[in-house]
Amino acid sequence: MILKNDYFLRSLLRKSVPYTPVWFMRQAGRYLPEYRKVRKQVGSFMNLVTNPEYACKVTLQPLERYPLDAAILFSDILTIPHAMGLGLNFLENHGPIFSHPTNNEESIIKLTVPDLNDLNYVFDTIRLVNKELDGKVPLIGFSGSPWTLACYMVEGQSSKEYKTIKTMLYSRPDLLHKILEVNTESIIQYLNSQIEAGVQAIMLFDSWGGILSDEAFKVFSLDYNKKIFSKINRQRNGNIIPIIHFTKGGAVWIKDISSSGCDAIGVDWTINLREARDKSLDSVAIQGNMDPMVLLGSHKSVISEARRIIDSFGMVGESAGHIFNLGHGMNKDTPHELVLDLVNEIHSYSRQYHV
Ligand code: 1CP
Repeated sequence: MILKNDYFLRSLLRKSVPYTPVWFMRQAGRYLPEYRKVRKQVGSFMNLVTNPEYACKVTLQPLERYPLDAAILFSDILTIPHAMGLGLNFLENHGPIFSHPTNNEESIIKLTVPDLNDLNYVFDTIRLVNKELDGKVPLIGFSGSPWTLACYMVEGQSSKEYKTIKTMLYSRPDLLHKILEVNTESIIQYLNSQIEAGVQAIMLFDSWGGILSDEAFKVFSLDYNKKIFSKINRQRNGNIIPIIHFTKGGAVWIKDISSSGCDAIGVDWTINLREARDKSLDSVAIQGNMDPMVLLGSHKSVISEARRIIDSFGMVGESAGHIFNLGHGMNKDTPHELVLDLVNEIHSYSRQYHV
């Protein structure tokens, strides 16, 4: 398929573009009234995710409002553990919860790579979205990292302290490695199937890598992510499928992450983009990094913060790549009018930095 706008893909591969492309983590979701309407209609979050027609509809909603440079598949990272039989539910005002968490030896020994047919709803959604997009912008596929999925599988739900999984890490690392191995193999198969179904870029969400110690991050998260990158089918129909690695709280590890085999790294707002470039030696593109809470402020602060981030990256030129994004997901209370102002400002203000 010929893309009408390939600036996002070109930037990931550090090729020249006329302006800085932008998309947002959680660009579809509860801050949009049209999303809330569909969500209410289908009743539950899992009904939305497993129904390709509805999932396609909400994938496209933010693109109808804003001139974004990429679409991200509407799904969730927890589809894999759900297909492994852990029994996923999303409770109102609580978040995800598993009825069969893998927090003891017996459940961990039984854990296996899921039958990918149980995830056909994801691949069907990809095919449907691509048909509807008709080459307007590229579609991003994604997965959680082995470590981040393990956090939910072991804790059984979202967590503040990650006490159960950290206890396992320090007392039974063998059990945790077993989970991470099964997750890694599942993610490789899942991402390769997403590529086969038609996604044009891949993002690995290592959302909770940043809660680990320096040594543990490398052993229990990054090493597994590296294995995934080495096993992804990077070529499809003569095109390269770029990979983005995102660790929330991972700025201290940029040097290691940028040599892990990915094409781009997502960074949160704790680092200046000039420093991120320096640490990565411009060997990867950089995606980020506005604090999502800036969008809860005024029009003036949104514009000045967008400009500051673009200025901090500096000249893009021929061998560097910047994709504007938030440092984490869009907050549900984001005023959607400000998002349009932000996208327009990024597109116009960044032109001076592209030659
Ligand atoms: O009721 C609702 O509408 C639920 C809110 C919601 C949404 C909109 C959840 C529940 N997931 C999603 C969609 C989603 N999740 C996307 C869609 C595409 C887009 O970005 O527009 C993506 C990429 C995800 C990935 C995801 N899910 C991550 C990784 C990214 C991140 O935010 O760090 C994580 C950690 C999850 C788990 C999850 N899904 C939903 C909740 C409430 C949670 C728990 C979050 C937590 O533990 O704090």
